Amino acid sequence: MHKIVFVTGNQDKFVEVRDILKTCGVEVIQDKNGYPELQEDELEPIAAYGAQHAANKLNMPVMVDDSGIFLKVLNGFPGPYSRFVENRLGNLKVLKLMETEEDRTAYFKTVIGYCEPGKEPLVFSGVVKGKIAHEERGIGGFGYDPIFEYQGITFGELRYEEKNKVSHRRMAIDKFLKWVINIDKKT
Ligand code: ITT
Repeated sequence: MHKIVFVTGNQDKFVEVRDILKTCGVEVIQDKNGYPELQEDELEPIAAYGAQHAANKLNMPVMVDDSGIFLKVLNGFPGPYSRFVENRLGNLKVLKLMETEEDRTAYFKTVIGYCEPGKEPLVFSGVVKGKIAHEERGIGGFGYDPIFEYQGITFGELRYEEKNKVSHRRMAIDKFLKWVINIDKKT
């Protein structure tokens, strides 16, 4: 059984990651102490730096998850600033920003950063494409889930298990697991 420390203050993300990894025999322990977040246009360097910093600080292997929603017509905004925008604007104001926009194309992205103490960090990314709904729908999920439409229904309307089968986070974790399994085979 693998054990891994997941540095995140976001309980919803923690629960999703824990439940996905549990099905593959990996146990996840939450560390809520955070990590310094670089100001970058892409999620990869933020996750890589965060994972390396936390691994060296805690002296154990750690993972972090940096995620965001990217709106095409807003040139990828809020992207890496998704947390800030959720706190300051929230879904209703994001919908207002999009009110007159016909192109509702968007994607969610997760980058998992993984690092062992003294080593270089690795990143695993996952993307799910969808559209911004015209109103919030569904009471499931968290964050932007009620306004992100995947194949016609929002992540807020999807059952928890269904979101975890198709989400950006799931895609990133699948890549991470593939790497873990490969390493196991070699050792
Ligand atoms: P940590 O950095 O402590 O892990 P955080 O909540 O700041 O927590 P992110 O920067 O990765 O994490 O999250 C960016 C924003 O995107 C934040 O507002 C989340 O609520 C939102 N978000 C992330 N994953 C999501 C998902 O699967 N569904 C809906 N919203 C999501």
